[in-house]
Amino acid sequence: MNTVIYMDYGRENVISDKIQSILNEQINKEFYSAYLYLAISAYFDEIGLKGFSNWARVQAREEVDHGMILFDYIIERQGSVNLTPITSPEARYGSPLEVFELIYSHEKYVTESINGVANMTDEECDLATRYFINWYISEQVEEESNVDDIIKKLKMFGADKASLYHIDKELLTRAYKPHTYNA
Ligand code: OFO
Repeated sequence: MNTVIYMDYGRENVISDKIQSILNEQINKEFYSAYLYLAISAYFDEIGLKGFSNWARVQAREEVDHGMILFDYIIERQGSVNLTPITSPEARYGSPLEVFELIYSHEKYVTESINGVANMTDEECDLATRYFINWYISEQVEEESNVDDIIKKLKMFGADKASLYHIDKELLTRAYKPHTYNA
């Protein structure tokens, strides 16, 4: 067994233990989201929906960015990053509509979690983290709305194979742009 030596560099946290802990939990949730989208991407690829697969793969990369922005923030605030195990997502999913409904409820869950971070910053009177977390609040609004748009299209046209083919082509155009925190 390796011995880990922690050096005391005399750094003092400028975030409270409660804030540090909830931000670390949020890192885990963002990386779980990346895992979930990667699993969904692989599933869509297997069933021949390359555009849906691309959409989910791009989303996975954005989720890694969300996790890393939190990671960098904790370091910037002289806190400690605590990386915990990531749960395995399912490997098999249903129809595109069922998958996007699942994604929607997952994003609602993440929104609740971000709201929990915001509430905690209020309780802890941590204005800097409150300001920081606003970026995530608006990011969640955008994500829920994007997923909702796709659900609407799938409900309207998705049962028809030709339309599904066109939606798949449209989702193939989604390109990854690194997400950075610009407060
Ligand atoms: Fe990180 O926003 Fe989705 O989960």
